Amino acid sequence: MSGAGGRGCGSPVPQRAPWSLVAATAAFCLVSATSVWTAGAEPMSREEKQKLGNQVLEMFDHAYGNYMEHAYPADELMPLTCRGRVRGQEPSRGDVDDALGKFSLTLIDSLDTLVVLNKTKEFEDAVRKVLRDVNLDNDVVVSVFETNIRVLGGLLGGHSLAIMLKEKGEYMQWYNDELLQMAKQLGYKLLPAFNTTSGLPYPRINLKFGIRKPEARTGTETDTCTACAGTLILEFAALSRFTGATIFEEYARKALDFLWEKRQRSSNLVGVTINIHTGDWVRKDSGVGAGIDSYYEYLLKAYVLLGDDSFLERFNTHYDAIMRYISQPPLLLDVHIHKPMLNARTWMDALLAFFPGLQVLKGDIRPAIETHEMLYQVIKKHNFLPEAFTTDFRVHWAQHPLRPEFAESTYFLYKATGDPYYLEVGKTLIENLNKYARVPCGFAAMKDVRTGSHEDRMDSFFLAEMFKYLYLLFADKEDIIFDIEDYIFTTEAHLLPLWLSTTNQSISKKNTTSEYTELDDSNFDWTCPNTQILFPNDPLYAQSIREPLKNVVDKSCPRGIIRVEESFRSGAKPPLRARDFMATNPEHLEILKKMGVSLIHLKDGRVQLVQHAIQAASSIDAEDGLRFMQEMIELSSQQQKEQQLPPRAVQIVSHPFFGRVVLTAGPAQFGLDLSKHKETRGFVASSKPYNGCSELTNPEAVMGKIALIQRGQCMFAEKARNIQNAGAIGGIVIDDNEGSSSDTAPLFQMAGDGKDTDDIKIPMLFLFSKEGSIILDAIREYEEVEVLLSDKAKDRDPEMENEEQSSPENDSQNQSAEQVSSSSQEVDSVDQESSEENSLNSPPESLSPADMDNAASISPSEQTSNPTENHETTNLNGECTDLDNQLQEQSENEEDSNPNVSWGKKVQPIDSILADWNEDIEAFEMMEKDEL
Ligand code: DMJ
Repeated sequence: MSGAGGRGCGSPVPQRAPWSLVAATAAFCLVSATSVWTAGAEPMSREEKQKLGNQVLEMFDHAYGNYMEHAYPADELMPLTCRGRVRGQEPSRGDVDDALGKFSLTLIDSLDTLVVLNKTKEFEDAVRKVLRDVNLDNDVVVSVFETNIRVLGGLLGGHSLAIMLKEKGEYMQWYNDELLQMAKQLGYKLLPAFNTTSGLPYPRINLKFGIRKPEARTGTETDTCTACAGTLILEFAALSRFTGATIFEEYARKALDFLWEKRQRSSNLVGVTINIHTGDWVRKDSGVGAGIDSYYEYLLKAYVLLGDDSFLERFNTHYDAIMRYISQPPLLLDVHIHKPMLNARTWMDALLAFFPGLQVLKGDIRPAIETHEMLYQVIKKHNFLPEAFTTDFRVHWAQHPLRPEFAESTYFLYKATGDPYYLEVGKTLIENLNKYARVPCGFAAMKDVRTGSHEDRMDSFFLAEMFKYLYLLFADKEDIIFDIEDYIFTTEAHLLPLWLSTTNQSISKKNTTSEYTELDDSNFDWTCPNTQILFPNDPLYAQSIREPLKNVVDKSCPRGIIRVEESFRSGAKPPLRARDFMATNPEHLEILKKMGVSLIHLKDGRVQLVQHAIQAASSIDAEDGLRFMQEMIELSSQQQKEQQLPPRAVQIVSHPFFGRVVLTAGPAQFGLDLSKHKETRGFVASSKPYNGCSELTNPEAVMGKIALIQRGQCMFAEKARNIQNAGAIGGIVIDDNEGSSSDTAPLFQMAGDGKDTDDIKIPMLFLFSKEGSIILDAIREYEEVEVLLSDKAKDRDPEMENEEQSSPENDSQNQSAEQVSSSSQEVDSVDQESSEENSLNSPPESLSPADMDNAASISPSEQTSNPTENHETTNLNGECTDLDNQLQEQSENEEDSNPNVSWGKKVQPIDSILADWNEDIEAFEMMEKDEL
């Protein structure tokens, strides 16, 4: 048993231990429990672990090899079109592009991964390439946060391992701190961002021109996210301590000090965004995911790396608040910083998946196991963690950009518990990546986890983090050429040596600005987790915590819905029926208010309804409010069904794709409904005329095939009839707007022609131009291209896989994929006259109940769930608590925190309710802007 050996966590560290000891010990805590496990889930043999480790190596080669071959020196690989993503040459994706600075991002982000994965030779080559090719002086506006964690962190991680290797005496003997010099150059480039009165950095900077100069095109922002301003200390302190230039650590400390001062004093929480000039919270919602995540991470890790008690005090204060308000095991739900008993959302984002890992570092294993288990069940349901999912585990935002946070937490939990269950979890992650995200030219992000469709995107963090955590999960000590325990992981999983804590330490002494004497720290932990206490004689500890959560996702009941359905069955009705509701009727608004239902006017003209039962005038009003919301959800979903269909998938199944490339397709409001019928599979053929607007002149070519038609010049239904008459078994309409892509445009649905379309029996799907050209290029290259039209991508056909393995083309897979993308598109020319199509192009979440005020529409996405799902789950397991209990619980909770509120009687004056209401509306309006 580790921990019993007398080293590290086994022996309590003295209170306020010298920081150097704490740093080393805290890092040791992460790895000390690997042999704790003795029974429970089947242990994994060394051979199996090695096999999985080798699989990770092979996957890394596939991702990195394709990046280097087809994208380098571009920042990122576009794995579907097999080329580099160069900023300015692709349609803008908004903020997400701010990570790209024309500095070969993926190469720099991958440097220390190469060493962890034992690819020392490749590391040496990669460092030489960085030194030879990378220019940090580009006229590009980049995110300060992303540049810090990915590029500065990447260079420092590379430097840390380069000097380690040099010292070992075999590799990198020529190295003379060149990466560190680049890091310093970059550090100085980022410093002008801190030129604000608060010391919080501007969110963006021009690498060449800095801030606020006319040519810099930045410096006008007023807000930044908390994580953006609070995730600098590890890299900046490391840079200072490596170089002796104290200014970096000073600036990062100042920003952290300011955030700490601005915490909401009664809740000890921080908001998501802050004004960098005034220090006012702009978004007052607070969680542990998007916008805040790594601020907390860096407080604890700054303590570990720098040994400064003030960081641990701050972390523990925040952690206490998180566990008090945000943690609702196994959920982690955002709240308002001023009213922390009030949930600000009914959904969680994928970024919070890092939190169990941080809890391990903190030593709070139980909630870490619980949240991780909940997340794993969501993954099992959707293969990946969707960007956001609701409290009843439905998909809220369906993308998944191959984020590593869950793998990170899995690794740390395995380290803490030694439970082989976490190895099985890792195995599933590997299988899913290979099965659903692997494409011939790398790994593609999931555009929609429900359909399995891809996005032409492979973010650099996939190489920086995912492969490190997965490899380390299965690696034994001897599989890694250095001692990982001597390093700390940054938020981008870059490695910084713990010996930095004893180097150039004068900075911390000189510049600790805040005083902490007012804090009662009697509850703080000054020791790192002791595995003997965590797992007292119980090797099944982790399993016993997971057990009660076994079916938490499958058997989840949407909160506050069950009783409503019972009420419906017994005929109870809300005082205001959803179908009668008019957003402009003052009486209706009054009733809504009484029922605790908030009305939010969104900028795009829609109206959003959100219910907080605790804001209702009484528990009866709260119930009425729930009934009303339930009716509204049903009404909306009915109309949504009529107006909006989910995305569909076009999966290329023929050689060399073999089902691995899945394109996001728009549905049609007519023709065969792919969600009800079996998928349609067939070879594709271009129709003549290509626009499909008249009888086809090549019926023999499209007979029994899936016809490709270009958008434009007539109604979609007309195209469908023409190809159907020619014998096509399906149709794919390809957008005629060059450059359009599902990466940047919302889902497009093809509407009917306003007449009866029952005569159209074949399935019709829509592809934007970029996705369409992938098929057209494939035809040009391979002639015979077979696709599958479906509502959800199908697993790869085993026969296809065998074929693939035995195929001589297998070796040249990457080459083939490259050829697909490089061949030019030739299509029949069509006149670009204006289209008469009747199309519906609206974001999936927007609904427009016809019975409502014409100017308004309702989006109940903040409320729970689809009623049909509710019926099923409720009736099947009957395990949900009923509304009375929930209201009671809510009431009790609320009473705990707010003695002015009690059920059954109105003690809160109406103007205070209105004031609260306005504050909520403000907060929700801010949330509308939320982007992960
Ligand atoms: C990474 O770039 C970092 O981990 C960051 O802190 C947030 N998450 C992304 C990957 O999801």
